Amino acid sequence: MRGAAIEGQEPLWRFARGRGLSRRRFLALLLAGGAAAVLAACGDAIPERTVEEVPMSPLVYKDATPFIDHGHAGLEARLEQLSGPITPIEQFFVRNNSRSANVDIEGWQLRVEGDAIDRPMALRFEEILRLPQRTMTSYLECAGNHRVMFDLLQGRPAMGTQWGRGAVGNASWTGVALSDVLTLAGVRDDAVSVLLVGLDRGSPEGGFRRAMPIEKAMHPDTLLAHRMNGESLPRDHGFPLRAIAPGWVGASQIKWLGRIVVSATTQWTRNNTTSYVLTGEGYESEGQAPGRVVTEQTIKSALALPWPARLGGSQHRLAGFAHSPHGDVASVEWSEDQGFTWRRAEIEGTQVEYGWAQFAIDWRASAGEYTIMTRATDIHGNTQPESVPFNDKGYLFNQPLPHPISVI
Ligand SMILES: Nc1nc2c(c(=O)[nH]1)N[C@H]1C(S)=C(S)[C@@H](COP(=O)(O)O)O[C@H]1N2
Ligand SMILES: [Mo]
Repeated sequence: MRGAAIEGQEPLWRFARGRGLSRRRFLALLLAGGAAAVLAACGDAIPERTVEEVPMSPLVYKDATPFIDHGHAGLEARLEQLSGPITPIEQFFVRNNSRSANVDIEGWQLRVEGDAIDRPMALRFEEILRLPQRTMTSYLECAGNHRVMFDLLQGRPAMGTQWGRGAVGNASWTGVALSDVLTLAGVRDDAVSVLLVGLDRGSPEGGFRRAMPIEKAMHPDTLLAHRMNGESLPRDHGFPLRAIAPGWVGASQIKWLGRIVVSATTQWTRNNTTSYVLTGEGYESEGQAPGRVVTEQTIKSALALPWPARLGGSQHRLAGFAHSPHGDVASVEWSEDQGFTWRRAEIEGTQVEYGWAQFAIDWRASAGEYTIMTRATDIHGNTQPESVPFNDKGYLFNQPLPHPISVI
């Protein structure tokens, strides 16, 4: 009976326990007045404290040596140096819109508020740790990954950092379900939009922020993560807490999370109007956005070789990565004749949850100049299109890449 009463209320119970309530009192309050009574007994919200970015914090904290350095914009991974399924933190790309924030955990809190929240609250880090925890593998990719290819392959440069193929990585993330936090805060039935706000400064609106629809926010696999690859979340990746929204573009996966605003109306901010919107010829406006708001990623594949590559010998085993936001990669094909004929690559190992697939190609070629294209297809039949329509800011480029290779 008692167990049954607590069932379905685990987040609330853990929260109440953290605020010193006994199990007995918790159950009594729950029966008498529901979640509102429990929260009332938990005491007032924690007084608000601000977290300042350390004025002299560097652009990034990690060693830039293994990366292609894009200065202010961040660090791009060198795919040819990545081998295993999980990308080590030292090689995981960083994309910052200002600087990596240096958050003091003592003063940190996560505020949850908005017109579609019944019980605005501020959670301390220990309280996040008391909610049900889970670990999940997911790849994370910037909306602008492959952007330079609009220039190289379509002859039309797009605005923004000229990322090659390394604004992507695959990691395991540990944290709590965003839905548990929203439930705890009494998310209302009429909620439609969840704005996540980072504590980094320097973006035009203050902390970098982006809204997602309530359906994505309440999805059980949308997490607030505090560990990456089993380690405490590194400063460059959002310490102490970041969002992980599997399959969605990197910009939705807010780092240094400090505030969540839930509203009954769509929230329009810079990152779903000025940026992270597909604009240009052929794109219709959407709400206050001048084009189509970018949400999910697109299916892609890339060879783990330098661009261009130089290889010695005649027998080659080429490795690569493929990922789809919609599910497992079912096949990767490759072509050495600009896409006229395709052969199957080998998928290596197993794909874990929202993680990427690794593939390999056995290729025989003597000295000469070649291009090799790869094309991934997922279990739902999504595949890379022959050509991607241009958009001004160069998001979501996913046509097969003709990788230039010299065999010497
Ligand atoms: N607070 C905050 N969150 C952020 C950003 C940022 O600049 N500030 N950049 C976003 C973008 S554009 C990307 S691609 C990812 C990159 O995550 P990573 O640096 O951990 O690889 O973080 C996202 N989250
Ligand atoms: Mo990004």
